[in-house]
Amino acid sequence: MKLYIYEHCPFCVRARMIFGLKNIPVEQQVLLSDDSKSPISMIGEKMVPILQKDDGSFMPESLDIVDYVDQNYGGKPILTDVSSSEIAELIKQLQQYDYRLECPRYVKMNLLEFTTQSAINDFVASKANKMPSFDDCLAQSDILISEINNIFNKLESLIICPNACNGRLSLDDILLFPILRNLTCVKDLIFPTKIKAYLQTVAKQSKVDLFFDRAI
Ligand SMILES: N[C@@H](CCC(=O)N[C@@H](CS)C(=O)NCC(=O)O)C(=O)O
Repeated sequence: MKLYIYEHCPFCVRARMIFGLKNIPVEQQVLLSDDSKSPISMIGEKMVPILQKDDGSFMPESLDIVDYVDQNYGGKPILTDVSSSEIAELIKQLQQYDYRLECPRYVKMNLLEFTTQSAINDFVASKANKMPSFDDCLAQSDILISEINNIFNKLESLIICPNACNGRLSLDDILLFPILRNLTCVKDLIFPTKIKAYLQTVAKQSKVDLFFDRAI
């Protein structure tokens, strides 16, 4: 199987996780951010992640990919149906702030989807109507970081286990980990002890890299 992704894409991290967690080999190909032609030829729109199945057909939508792989590969399904409404609420809160911190940083981190200037320009243009300019976002870093740190303090007490936020692997991990992982690109964020242990453990288990070493 082959997975088409962007390194910064949280939805792609969801799909990458299920392969890593179940130790299923998958070829990963990073598309350039301004490459519309490839995804459109596969699924009819410019969107990642895209899974190319063993029969050659293409599947979009991160959660469909997670479910397909969990149900059909690598033995029994590993995702239980335990869920936490408190974690779901904190995910929503994080999502109010994370893109404004992350997007201006992504384009400076040598990610493979941004290896050409036209790919960067395309990404910047795609965000122009959705958020303040990247310079303005960077200027708001302190306030955004303090909002995230407040949410982290609430999340810290909800992480039951470093390898599964609810104690057993579940969809909550597939939803939560990618958001926390992407926030590791923000240098001045303070990750409380349990969140940091969770990040490091799940990163290792799911074979998804963190951004601490290139945080800005
Ligand atoms: N519902 C989709 C959302 C995927 C998504 O929004 N992917 C973004 C990248 S993070 C994308 O491909 N956007 C189009 C673009 O970059 O032009 C899923 O869960 O897979």
